[in-house]
Amino acid sequence: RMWRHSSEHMKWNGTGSTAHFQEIVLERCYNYTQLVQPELRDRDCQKIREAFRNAFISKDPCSATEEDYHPLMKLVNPTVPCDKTVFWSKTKELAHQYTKVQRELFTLEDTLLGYIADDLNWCGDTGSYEMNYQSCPHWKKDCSNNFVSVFWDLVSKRFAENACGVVQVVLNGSISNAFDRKSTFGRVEVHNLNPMKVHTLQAWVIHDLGKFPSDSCSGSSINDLKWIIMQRNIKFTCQDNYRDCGPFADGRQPSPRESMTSC
Ligand code: DN4
Repeated sequence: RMWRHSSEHMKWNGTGSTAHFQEIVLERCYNYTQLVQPELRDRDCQKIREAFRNAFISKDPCSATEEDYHPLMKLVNPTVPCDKTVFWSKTKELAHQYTKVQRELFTLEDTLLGYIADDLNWCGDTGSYEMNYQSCPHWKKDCSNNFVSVFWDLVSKRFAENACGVVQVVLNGSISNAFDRKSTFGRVEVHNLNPMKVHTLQAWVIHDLGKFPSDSCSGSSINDLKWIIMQRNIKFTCQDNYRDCGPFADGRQPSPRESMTSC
């Protein structure tokens, strides 16, 4: 028994399933459907928890497919109003601060499935009804078709497919490539915007306050993004947070929202 336990411990290179995964999923689901977005109050959180668990339990944690998540996806369809979608890449905290202030805007993590799964880890094992709390496959070191990566790729794809009107993306101007073709935003979301529904992508390139920017709207990575978006018949606009209007008279630091508002 001891031997088996320690061999399981060594199995994968990634963090194990989050402790109390089932309870957290259920609690977040109730919190979201009853309090955050009461229009969704008739969603069956027990069913959602069960469908989530059934997607990966007793399965090889390196053989995840989109189909595994279809029953879960059927229970929750994304419903973000037009002009309210916010994508992000390497700017998770800032984007979440932004949608916390601008309550009508949504990142993926402000929708039910993103909210439930945010920062959680999960995997099971072939021939066991238990989750593996010791280790899970790491997406780079073990396998890319693990259940967490396949989940985020799928919900990101659906989130992008459902976007309409003007959509926004918050990018990091403090790294050398604010736009990265290999990120989820560059690899999945950009290519799943529907040009029949989305007419403009508005990019915000935000750099850390007080630091010299490493990338900007005029840099080559944003030019890549612009080219991809224009090829897809979607209009592209970009705004740097240089604050050309100067600092606040009282020296106050701008809030994330103010940083993203042109002068
Ligand atoms: P990012 O800032 O490069 O990555 C966001 C997080 O996702 C980081 O913790 C990454 O891990 C992780 N990640 C990225 N790709 C994978 C993958 N294939 N397998 C497992 N973890 C991965 O930004 P991004 O552009 O990749 O993703 C952000 C965009 O996609 C947003 O617009 C969201 O709508 C959506 N998204 C959200 C989440 C989330 O809330 C995850 C993935 C995608 P590491 O590079 O630090 O190891 O967690």
